[in-house]
Amino acid sequence: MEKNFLQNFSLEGKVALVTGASYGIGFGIATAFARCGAKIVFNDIRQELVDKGLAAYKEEGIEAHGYVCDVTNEDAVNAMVAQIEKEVGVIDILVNNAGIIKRIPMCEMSAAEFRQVIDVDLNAPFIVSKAVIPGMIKKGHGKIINICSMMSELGRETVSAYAAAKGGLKMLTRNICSEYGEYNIQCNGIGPGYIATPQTAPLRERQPDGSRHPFDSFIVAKTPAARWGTPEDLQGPAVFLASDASDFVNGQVLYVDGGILAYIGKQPK
Ligand code: NAP
Ligand code: GCO
Repeated sequence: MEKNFLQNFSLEGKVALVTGASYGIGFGIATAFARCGAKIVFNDIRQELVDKGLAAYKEEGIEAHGYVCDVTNEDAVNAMVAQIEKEVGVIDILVNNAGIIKRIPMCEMSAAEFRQVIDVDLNAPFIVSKAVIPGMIKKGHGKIINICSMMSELGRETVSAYAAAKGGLKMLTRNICSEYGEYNIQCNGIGPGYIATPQTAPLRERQPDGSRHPFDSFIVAKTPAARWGTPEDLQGPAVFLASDASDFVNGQVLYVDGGILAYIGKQPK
């Protein structure tokens, strides 16, 4: 029977690992994957966060599988992937979502702080991808989605480590594409714009006089959509890149930013 075209966007029966997905962007992407039929696996760094995440998924009617794992720890990642393969199944879709940011002027940032951001935002996607690719090769297919950033393209004050990591993550995306495309593995990035999550909460905090944070107003003026994004804005693009519909898309970064990267910014009145 001819496959219904929309089936190309189905994730039925796929095992999807989304790192750092107790809440925020990862949680939004994982819930969309579940709605498209995927089995959801996620990790977080602390048991209480995994438990909180499991409860949140349950509230959405999703029976997720949660694991405690620091994605920067290669032994822990390898053990988690082996456990997932045994308990849930070989991973078809990996979203390298876990990430941190430190907003410190570069010359005030210690080398240890710089390394910590690089470790989570760049080394960890390498470690987790390396752990899941053998299973994908055996299965004859795989999807890896790296959560990049506008800072994969642009810099700004105080985010030197984060921008360096996210720029590197764009190139790691292209390299995984180059090395493993022949095994029917597609590795792409999603570059969210400014998204309202706990990570950006400090940039949106109301001022003592109740006015908007200056950065909040700045971002709204710089974004043609004239608003912050939400994790839900990323769901469609993530499902596309996780599905058969994107089998000939590889090594790309899809910016989901409300147009901010294309726009010089609203002229001051
Ligand atoms: P978030 O709210 O800070 O959530 C980050 C998640 O990653 C948390 O669950 C966190 O767990 C987890 N995590 C951090 N370090 C980890 C580690 N070593 N091992 C395992 N889990 C770890 O961030 P978000 O806004 O959802 O962002 C998610 C991803 O999108 C990040 O890669 C971020 O750089 C990227 N991004 C965000 C935006 C935005 O505007 N929000 C835009 C572009 C890209 P804990 O709570 O235990 O720390
Ligand atoms: C910042 C923000 C950004 C966003 C995102 C933009 O301090 O500038 O946290 O880095 O998180 O990465 O795409």
